[in-house]
Amino acid sequence: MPTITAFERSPDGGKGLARDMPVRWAIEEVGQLYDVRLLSFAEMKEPAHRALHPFGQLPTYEEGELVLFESGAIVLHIAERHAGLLPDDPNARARAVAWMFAALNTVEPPIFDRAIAGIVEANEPWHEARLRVVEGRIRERLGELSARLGNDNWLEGAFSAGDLLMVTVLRRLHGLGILAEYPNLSAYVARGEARPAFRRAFDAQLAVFAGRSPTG
Ligand SMILES: N[C@@H](CCC(=O)N[C@@H](CS)C(=O)NCC(=O)O)C(=O)O
Repeated sequence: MPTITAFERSPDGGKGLARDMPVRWAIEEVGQLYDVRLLSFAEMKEPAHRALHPFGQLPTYEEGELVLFESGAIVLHIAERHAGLLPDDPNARARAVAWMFAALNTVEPPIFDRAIAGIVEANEPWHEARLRVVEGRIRERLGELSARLGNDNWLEGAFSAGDLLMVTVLRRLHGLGILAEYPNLSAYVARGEARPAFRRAFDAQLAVFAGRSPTG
């Protein structure tokens, strides 16, 4: 059974944004069991954890001899080892992997910049101007993604690890109102969040923060 690491206290008040969330979701999608080791911020920076994660972050994933870091790499590993998150056809599989990279490398950067702007740049005199620029970049990407998704349920045929990461990334926009400008993307995120595996993962992460057992 793999062991992942997660925050012992929620940095987001239980919104399911910490990056153990996509790992939990992927494990739930493929029907595996997993253990969780909870860490404080201080423990993440100690040598014992840095031996697992060079940047002193989470999540990590330990399975036998294998130690992995980077949530995207962990999700890819899970998807490659189990059925259900990547298509069998090699070309379709390559395209699903492309969507994983697109989520993390093309769509997430402006969304993450927006989150940072709201947290650490809020008192800067240039804050409002910066928000306009960053939100413009987000809308450009969302417009393109919305056009590509069209009326489809998922990005590339059946639900894949690409959708799992894309929905994970888009969830960071909850509460900003931007996602609502793209009804098909709002519906896409809602479809992802309605998946039983997502619910189990979300509830398990929330249970830690609420100080109760995942089943309670
Ligand atoms: N690209 C990394 C980012 C990891 C990351 O930013 N993790 C956050 C938790 S969601 C963290 O550990 N933050 C504490 C820190 O960076 O000191 C991944 O996807 O795994």
